[in-house]
Amino acid sequence: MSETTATPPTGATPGQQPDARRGAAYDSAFLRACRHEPVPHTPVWFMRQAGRSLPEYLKVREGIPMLESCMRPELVKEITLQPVRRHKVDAAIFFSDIVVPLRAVGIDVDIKPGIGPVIADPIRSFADLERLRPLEPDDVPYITEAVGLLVDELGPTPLIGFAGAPYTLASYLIEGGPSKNHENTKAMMYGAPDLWAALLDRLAGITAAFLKVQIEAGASAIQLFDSWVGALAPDDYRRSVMPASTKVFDAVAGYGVPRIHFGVGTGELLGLMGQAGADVVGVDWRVPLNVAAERVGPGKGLQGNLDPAVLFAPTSAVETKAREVLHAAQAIGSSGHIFNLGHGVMPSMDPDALSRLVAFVHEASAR
Ligand code: 1CP
Repeated sequence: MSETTATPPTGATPGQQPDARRGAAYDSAFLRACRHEPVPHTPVWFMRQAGRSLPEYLKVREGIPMLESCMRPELVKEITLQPVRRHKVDAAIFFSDIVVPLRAVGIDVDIKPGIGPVIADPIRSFADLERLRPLEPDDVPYITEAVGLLVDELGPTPLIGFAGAPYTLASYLIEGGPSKNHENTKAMMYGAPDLWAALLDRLAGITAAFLKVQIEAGASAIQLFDSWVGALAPDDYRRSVMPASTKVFDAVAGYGVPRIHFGVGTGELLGLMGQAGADVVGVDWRVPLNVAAERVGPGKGLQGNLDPAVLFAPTSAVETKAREVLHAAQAIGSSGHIFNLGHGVMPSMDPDALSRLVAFVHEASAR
């Protein structure tokens, strides 16, 4: 643990201090920004930084199905480290997937190349719900092992653990796979509110347990991905989704690790997503960070929010747009901003453009 550790990190219960495994990363720019402490430069990492944009990723994944790769700790370690080595990002994101805990409790789910998660028997009734049992740490020993290997190797670079939020997981379970309009999901939410609430509550339990496993193994921050919740109006979010997401955040509050909450197209939900229990709110590219700061309110950090598609433009345009993001972030003060894309890295992105962007953000924001 660092000697400068005067106060417990955001979300810690009084008297609780970070344990030794997280100690080496405690004073990193990323964790300092999450806690609104002064930073030497704005920290930067990218959602989906570990994955298909990297030739070294495609090479080590060759012939290994996606979900199987998530269960091999040495491979998970290597893939998680690849973007840290290459881009010099300020944080690593654990290589896994939001459906890993669903598979671990026995749901028949596969990740099909070019499609995403596909569920063999969608969940649409109370009887189906019985297939969704609670997650125990013993269900995911490979997660504990991989996080442990990574924390030892990463040293001062923080590891972000993550999970899918109840709404986004429910959308896959109910639809049976990726969906544009979420019609079955919304039909259950509006038409069978008791079943919906029971489903989200079970998912909240699974998600919280999955995050706890990662934190207890040494992850020093967590991100809750509610990627598709932007499909909802604020009143529906408040009534039908927020209680489950709050349950997840409350369940991990006592660890004192920063909690990040992200979704796409969530401009109208930013205030509520902060209230759900996040320390840092992720913002996509549709809302400038100074406007997001007003919607989220004081005391919370912001993460984002360069349009990923900007990376396909020439370097000078990328830098102009990145500077705009840094400028808009000044609305929350000199700390509390984590630079990221507004959504994930795309498979066809040039990895060198990402490396250049990291160097630019560090240089342009140096204090
Ligand atoms: O074979 C492959 O390489 C499959 C592609 C792939 C990868 C690399 C999938 C399938 N998942 C992942 C890894 C993954 N998934 C990570 C790794 C760490 C990193 O960010 O670098 C993370 C954080 C996720 C989380 C995830 N999975 C989300 C939330 C993040 C987001 O982008 O919004 C979602 C929605 C999923 C579902 C999923 N898994 C895979 C795909 C293609 C999808 C999306 C499908 C859809 O459009 O619904």
